[in-house]
Amino acid sequence: MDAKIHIEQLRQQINEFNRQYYLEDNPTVPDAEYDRLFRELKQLEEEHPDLLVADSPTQRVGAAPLEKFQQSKHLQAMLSLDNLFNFQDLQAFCKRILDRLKQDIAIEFVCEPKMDGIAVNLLYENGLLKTAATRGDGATGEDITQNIKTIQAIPLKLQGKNHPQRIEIRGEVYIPLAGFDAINKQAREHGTKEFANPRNAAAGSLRQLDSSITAQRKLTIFTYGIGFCSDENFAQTHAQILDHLKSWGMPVCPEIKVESDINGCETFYQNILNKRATLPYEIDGVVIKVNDLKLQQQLGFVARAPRFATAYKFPAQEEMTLLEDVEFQVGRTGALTPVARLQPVHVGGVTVSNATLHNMDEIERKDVRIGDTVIVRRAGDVIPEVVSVVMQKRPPNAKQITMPAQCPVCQSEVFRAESEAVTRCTAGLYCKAQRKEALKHFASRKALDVDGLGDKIIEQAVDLDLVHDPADLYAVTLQQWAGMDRMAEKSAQNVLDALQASKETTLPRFLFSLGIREVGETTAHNLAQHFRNLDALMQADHDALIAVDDVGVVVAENILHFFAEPHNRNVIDKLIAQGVHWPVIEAPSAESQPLAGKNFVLTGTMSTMGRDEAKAKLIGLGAKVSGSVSKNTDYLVAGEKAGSKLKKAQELGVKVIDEDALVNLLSVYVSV
Ligand code: JCF
Repeated sequence: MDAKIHIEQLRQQINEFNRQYYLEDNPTVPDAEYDRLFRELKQLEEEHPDLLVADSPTQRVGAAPLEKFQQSKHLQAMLSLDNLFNFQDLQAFCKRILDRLKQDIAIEFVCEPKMDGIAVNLLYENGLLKTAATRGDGATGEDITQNIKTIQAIPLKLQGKNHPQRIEIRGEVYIPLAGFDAINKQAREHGTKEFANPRNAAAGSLRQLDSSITAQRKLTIFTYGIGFCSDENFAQTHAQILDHLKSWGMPVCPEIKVESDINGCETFYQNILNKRATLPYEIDGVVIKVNDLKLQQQLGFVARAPRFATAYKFPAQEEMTLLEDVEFQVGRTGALTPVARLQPVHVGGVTVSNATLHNMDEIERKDVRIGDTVIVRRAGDVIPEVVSVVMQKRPPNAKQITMPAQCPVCQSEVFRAESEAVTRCTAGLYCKAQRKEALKHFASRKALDVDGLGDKIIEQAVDLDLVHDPADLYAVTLQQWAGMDRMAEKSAQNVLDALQASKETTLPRFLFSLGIREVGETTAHNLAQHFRNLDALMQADHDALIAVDDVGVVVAENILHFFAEPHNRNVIDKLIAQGVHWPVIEAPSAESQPLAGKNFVLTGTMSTMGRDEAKAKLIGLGAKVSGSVSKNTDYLVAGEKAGSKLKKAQELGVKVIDEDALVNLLSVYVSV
């Protein structure tokens, strides 16, 4: 094949895979295949340097480190936004607009989540990315072109046709929460400094003189508008601008909506606030803009900010307060967790008076002392944490935090394994704190599900010394339950009934309820399916254990250790003696596994059932379902818009069936 054509094909393929991966969140080829194509392209370009172009996907990485950043002047100023914090402010914002426009009918607004990232300006000329800059002072920023090019979600060349000859595209570069966690995990492992929040991580990553470092960070972008544009009339509304951006392959936040008045904006704000904790990125409010561009122009600017747009901020997530004391809480596994007692402070809409300090390594790294003024953060529904110390405010008598030598609850010895960051109380169920947590876990919904046996009741039962282990729960009498605080005879009877009902359980639930370290619901399920009865599991050795799905060396050791403890065996015996029982798990019979030995691959979109559901059903019938097509594949199930996997299957001569055929096949064995 002509090298030029081949190179062009490879670039197109790679760009398409990038688009699927970064824009649609829907990878269609395994990483290895992508890497292979990428290497092939690189090799060809090396052999034909005359065919190399600036927008080749190979040109994203590999630029030489800079000495310093050059200045870059924006063609049009980059504005900031005024903030507002409540619905009254929003009404006032809208009234000012209507007054200025001398208009009293509602006008449309575009609402979008306000990304907590770094504003950037991307200049495209003739569809090619020319320069990229930070906001800087609004007029001039730093030229970060070579760092921006490493961000795979940003097209080096705009898709489609008819783009303005010269256009500045504005957006916010950010790190998704998962990428942020990955960076900080790495920092912890390397003993380097962690970033306090995703915004700092994004800023730090963009401000690297060596773009190979930027390339390793999981940066991405949402674009939200334009600056200079050589074609003045290419859109009438802000929503149309966003549509253009999307059609050019620029990522645009999928949450953005047009609202017909400010009540709509308020609803949007409330909805996004509720959704905030489930979004995969950090946002700190909602941006509200007049949709009509003519009206925008009429409204103009005040100082640095437009009159036609505003940021409706969420309540603060970080606040400053005094760290008054530190206490150590003992968890289910005996781990002693330092907890900061704070002067109560309002953060993100709630009053916070306790925050976790995680462990001693964290305390040391952040150099936290009693008496310090600290920054507290509350993110979504997670436990508030101490982020950092305000060193300027440290009093001379600030006190070092030390790990107690004994368990603060039971005074037993504490122990820290060399390989671990945590110190633990060694007393197991003898420690009342551990016992309470173990019992709560035992009674919880995914374990033995003792409905009505709440945390407060369990705590009383332990404090009254009525229960020493989970089996003792079954020996507490009606009178004893009824004698506890906030318990009437009726609720005491309910607890007894729930305990009685909980005796009829399943092996996976029972295993999970034991609280073996790192044996969660899934592992418990896998262990139960594999060994099918408790005795077989209790007799399994290390090698037998690691043969189970998802069980590694550490979990295997935890299981061995648990069952080696005579005390734990005794609790199990007592539970069984109390009548806790479960049905035997049948060995899968040949009839129940008609698809045993068959390898399936699923691809494309399915309409009658999700891919996960199809996968679960196939596995239930004994089939193996894998992610990529090989010569060992027996069937490729191709849904709508099947792509490269379908092609590969056809090349390899693998049998391809469509969704209807799969439904037919499954309906022979199970109801679908
Ligand atoms: O998401 C943002 N942080 C964001 C910032 C979104 C916008 O639509 C913006 C912005 C800053 C200025 N719009 C302007 C005009």
